[in-house]
Amino acid sequence: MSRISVISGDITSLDVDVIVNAANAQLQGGGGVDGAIHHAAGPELLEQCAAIYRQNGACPTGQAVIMGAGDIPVKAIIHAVGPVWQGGDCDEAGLLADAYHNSLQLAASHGYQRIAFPAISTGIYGYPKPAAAQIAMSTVCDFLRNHSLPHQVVFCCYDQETHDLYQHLLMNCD
Ligand code: AR6
Repeated sequence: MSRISVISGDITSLDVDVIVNAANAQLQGGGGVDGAIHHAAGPELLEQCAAIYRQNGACPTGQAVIMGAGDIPVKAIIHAVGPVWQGGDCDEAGLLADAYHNSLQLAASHGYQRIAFPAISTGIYGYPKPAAAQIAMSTVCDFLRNHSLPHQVVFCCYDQETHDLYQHLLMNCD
């Protein structure tokens, strides 16, 4: 599908409207892509996260919240909480699909055209990469079939295995 692209690189340096963070439920910042985003965005992002946490409490797994981007030159950051892999019997697949779907809904409702995703849950949270890539691609394909926004979805891959998985799946997404 031409509205989807797969690239290799650092999500903090992309020319898009909104980037998605693989966050934790406390919105506390952490390692992986979360650490890279907080490092690039500066302390303002952590302050926004803390304010939202004080107001709303934890962000449940599968849900997402949107906020400003600090020093990163995009319009917004969506913090999505993916599931921790526990073997596959704890609705991890449904929750991972929800994280993508809810992020897309937020981007669309704010009128954003271009969104970039990391491979949510496939690092520290241990979700097997092939299964996670399939869920990411099918959820995004389904969403785009039924919505005009976002117009462009970028899968930003940080390792070669993830990049190859997405490239392969993209060829089968019509
Ligand atoms: N740009 C794009 N992708 C990246 C980058 C980057 N700069 N850095 C890492 N990745 P992870 P999770 C990839 O661990 O599994 C944090 O502590 C990485 O290679 O960032 O959802 C949070 O606070 C992998 O493919 O997220 C949570 O506690 C993907 O991003 C927890 O980790 C996701 O890996 C979330 O774990």
